[in-house]
Amino acid sequence: MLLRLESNSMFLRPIIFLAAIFLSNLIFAQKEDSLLYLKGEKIKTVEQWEKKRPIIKSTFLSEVYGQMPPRPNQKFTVSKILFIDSLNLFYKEILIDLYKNSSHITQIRLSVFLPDTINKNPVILALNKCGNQTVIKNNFITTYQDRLLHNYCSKKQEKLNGLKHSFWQLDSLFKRGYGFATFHESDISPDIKEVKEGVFKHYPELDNKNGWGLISAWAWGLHRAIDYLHTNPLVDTNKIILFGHSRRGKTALLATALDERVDAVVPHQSGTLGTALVKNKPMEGLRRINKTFPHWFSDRLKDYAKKPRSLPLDQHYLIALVAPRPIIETVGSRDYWSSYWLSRKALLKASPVYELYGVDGIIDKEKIKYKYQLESQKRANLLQIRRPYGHTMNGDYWSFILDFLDIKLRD
Ligand code: GTR
Repeated sequence: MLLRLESNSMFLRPIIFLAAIFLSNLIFAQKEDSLLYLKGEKIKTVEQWEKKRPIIKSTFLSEVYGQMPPRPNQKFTVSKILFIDSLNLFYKEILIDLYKNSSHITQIRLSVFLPDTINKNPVILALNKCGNQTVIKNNFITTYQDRLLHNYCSKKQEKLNGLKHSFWQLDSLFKRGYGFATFHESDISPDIKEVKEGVFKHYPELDNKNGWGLISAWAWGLHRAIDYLHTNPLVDTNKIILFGHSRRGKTALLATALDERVDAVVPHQSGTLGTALVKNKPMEGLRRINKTFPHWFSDRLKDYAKKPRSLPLDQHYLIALVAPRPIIETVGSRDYWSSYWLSRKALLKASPVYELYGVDGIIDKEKIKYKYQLESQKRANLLQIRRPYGHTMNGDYWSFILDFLDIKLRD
């Protein structure tokens, strides 16, 4: 008898152990994934979810990215308008002057390209890193010497013209009927760790632990560009798409989560505090990103750097705020630093929120690497495309992005 019990327990022990892991995983997963719970109640309807959205928004703002100010007063001035024969499009430069009460905060210098000169254009809006003149080879884009450019950009003005044309691939965007609008990030504030330049000094009331970091400020700047796009009759305001690479991908995602006027977003290789789950993130986790880029986020986030698990939410909450709008997340299988597998997990976790709205989120079955697989993804509103590159942007990615946008916004 004793022997039987002993051998039973030897046999049972691993089962009990596995069952304990399974149960604790279950309990933990439920605790962890409180996304679809509100005050202990399971969220089953869009109405219930929409009560939770403002709470998620304000938590992201105060705990992660930092509070933004309200919409400032603004003045839009058309400073240039040209028809560009070689590209067969209207090119416009818009000066967006921002004021707090009557004092001038900053000027956003927006370049707008509209290939359809008669009908409304879908428009891809993006921040650029090295100046508007870099996005395409040209002789018409105004250059601003006063711009504080990112360290990686050439300091020689003559080298900047068209420098990033292969990144942006604008010719192919225009050929496929997409308009494009861009401004340089330093118009809001430059990406310099040591200095809080630009808009920050005009909002001393936000100079506190929960006040805005650079990603919030840039997202707020994108919202100002959207304010302008809504005044342009050649812009299809139901087809405004935000794009950003890496830190600008984080910005595009945040700006979309906070503003319903964005119709789709492409957070390209956005990684930590973009689409990737952050609580257990290897390589660039909370501690690391706070150390390397402390100026990107609210100071409050630094409190979580030591205990990432105590962060009240994770990045799938931010993705869920975008629902039911489409997200195409383009990643590089050699871009390990951004942990694309954690982005895919985040998309999967956010997917049930899309289903609440009666549309598909991620269509789980396949990892999408090839063009022919897009056919099976027509209903997906959350899509990760994984291509064989490192931390970069190119025409191959764009062709996937445009195909997906065509399916979602133009079919
Ligand atoms: C990386 C950084 C990322 C990302 C990126 C970029 O070095 O670790 O979080 O934002 O830079 O913006 O290129």
